[in-house]
Amino acid sequence: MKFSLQKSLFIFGVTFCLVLVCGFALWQPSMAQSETGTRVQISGTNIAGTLILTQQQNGLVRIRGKIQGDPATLTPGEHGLHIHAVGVCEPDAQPAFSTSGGHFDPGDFGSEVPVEANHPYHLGDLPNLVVDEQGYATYNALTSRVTLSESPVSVFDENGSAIIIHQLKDQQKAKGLASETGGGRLACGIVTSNNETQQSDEQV
Ligand SMILES: [Cu+2]
Repeated sequence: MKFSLQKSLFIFGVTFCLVLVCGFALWQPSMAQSETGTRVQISGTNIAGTLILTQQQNGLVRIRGKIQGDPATLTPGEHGLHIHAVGVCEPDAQPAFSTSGGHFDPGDFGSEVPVEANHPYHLGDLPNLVVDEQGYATYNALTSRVTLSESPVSVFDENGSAIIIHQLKDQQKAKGLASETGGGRLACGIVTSNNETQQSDEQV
């Protein structure tokens, strides 16, 4: 009897420790997951890159990454970069990538068309991409206008979202012309929740 009790206590002790160890092991990744984001592959004619979207603990979304293009296409200087309303990237659309819709701007008063109507106050409006002489750019911006988590302003809405890089500089001008919000579309990347990535992948 006595031996059996000791044995039972021993087994209970080992089990208890295992539960603690496993619990801790499982808890660690779940902490990391609160920092997970999504990877967006950007592509266009002679342009490729990756942007990582990460929602921080404070709710802000960081968008960072690298884009490389042929400087003949992705010309040195500033290029409009926005989150657009629809999660598709169709280079063969007329004009190119037009099926990605207007600037992401959900809500009763959102105005995707004409794109300039509520510009630069759309939720998807972001700072310009700055390209160097070699057609290379790094991007690092913070926005409080959208979320990756479920919310009325989540980029993971019913029809998804896309990130577009434009031919021209976005002049961030209210009541400007379409060309003053960046003009033609050079490259596109679909923002999808299926491309989840860990914080450690953020250095792209
Ligand atoms: Cu745009």
